[in-house]
Amino acid sequence: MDEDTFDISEIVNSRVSVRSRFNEIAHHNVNSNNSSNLDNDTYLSDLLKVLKIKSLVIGVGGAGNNTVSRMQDIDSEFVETLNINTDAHDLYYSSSNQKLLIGKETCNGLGSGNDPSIGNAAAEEDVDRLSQVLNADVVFLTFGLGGGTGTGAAPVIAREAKKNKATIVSFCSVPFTSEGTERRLRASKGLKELIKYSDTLIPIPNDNLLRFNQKLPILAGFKVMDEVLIRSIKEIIGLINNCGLINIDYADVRKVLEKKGDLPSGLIGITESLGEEADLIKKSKLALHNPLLEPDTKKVDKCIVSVSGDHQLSLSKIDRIISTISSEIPEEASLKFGTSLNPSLGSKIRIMALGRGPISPYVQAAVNGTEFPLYSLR
Ligand SMILES: Nc1nc2c(ncn2[C@@H]2O[C@H](COP(=O)(O)OP(=O)(O)OP(=O)(O)O)[C@@H](O)[C@H]2O)c(=O)[nH]1
Ligand SMILES: [Mg+2]
Repeated sequence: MDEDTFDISEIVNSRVSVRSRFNEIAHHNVNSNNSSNLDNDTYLSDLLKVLKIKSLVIGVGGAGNNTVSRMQDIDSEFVETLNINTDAHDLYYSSSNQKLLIGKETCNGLGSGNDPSIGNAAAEEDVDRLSQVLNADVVFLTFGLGGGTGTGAAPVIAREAKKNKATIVSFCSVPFTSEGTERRLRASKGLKELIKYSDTLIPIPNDNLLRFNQKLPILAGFKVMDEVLIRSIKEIIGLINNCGLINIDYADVRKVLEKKGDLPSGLIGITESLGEEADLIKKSKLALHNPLLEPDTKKVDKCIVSVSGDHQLSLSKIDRIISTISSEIPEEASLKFGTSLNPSLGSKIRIMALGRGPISPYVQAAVNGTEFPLYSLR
């Protein structure tokens, strides 16, 4: 094909991995440019389009749809979103770039009635459509464990996205103990399935929200959880989109998100500090030892720390953050840090720690077939 007729949109939209997309365009450049050893700007601009990492945030079931709708309402330009549900009413009233009603035969648009086997059958019914729309390099899945749709369908969605070579990052809430034993048992079974297809898997127990406010009404608790999920996903996407600007490239991020060994792991924490020394140290530790997750930080083998602030952000402050976090993880763990400018933070400094290695006790319990950890007030 000569350069005039070369159409990169096919490569940009293709479902192959970033590396394959790179190889295709690099191959074209060699063919069309074989008289020169240099690369021209047309080629470089094509390359940038092709290498843009595609992220897709998927909300599954009622809770997942709510989380994604709120994310979409906050910042509709920021990210591609897809809501998936068996419940036509919930799906209609949700906001996302794309929507998919699964299991029309199985559920008649009426939801799964708290039965994960129905949620699972609904997803299997639409497996071909799912496969077509799951077209991204990194797929974020968010949903509430314990119902029928999210719990039963999310593992199928993760499986199909994985077949399309996506890195799968799953964030799910674990039901409050007060929601009952049956719900927690369903949650555990769903989690066990999801484990097979997730690279990063971060279950966040609703119960842990009570540590901050014991009188929290359940609906307010769900809202707080939505915020936690949205911030976590947005920060990781920000990191992916900012790659290159800040010391960190996508290869670093992918290494942290990708599965190590048999079980998916993950750690994330985001804090903000006004920059005074003692507070910087405290907030750096808090980002790593996220009290909502209580990760076993001795298990961290890869960690990225992203620090953002306005143009006043000084090297000495960044150094304080990095040295604090570095002293909290094993010496042999790899630690990468990046900084980015975010004038909207004013005088605040935002610290995000993203790590691989710590396996959630909920993942471990689901695999071992033991009960989920019980809620304890500290
Ligand atoms: N973060 C958040 N969690 C929620 C919300 N609503 C429910 N949950 C949690 O999510 C779990 C699953 O509930 P849903 O998402 O409504 O269930 P579903 O996946 O739609 O399943 P079915 O309705 O049974 O088909 C519940 O047990 C709650 O713990 C919400 O708005 N936000
Ligand atoms: Mg529902």
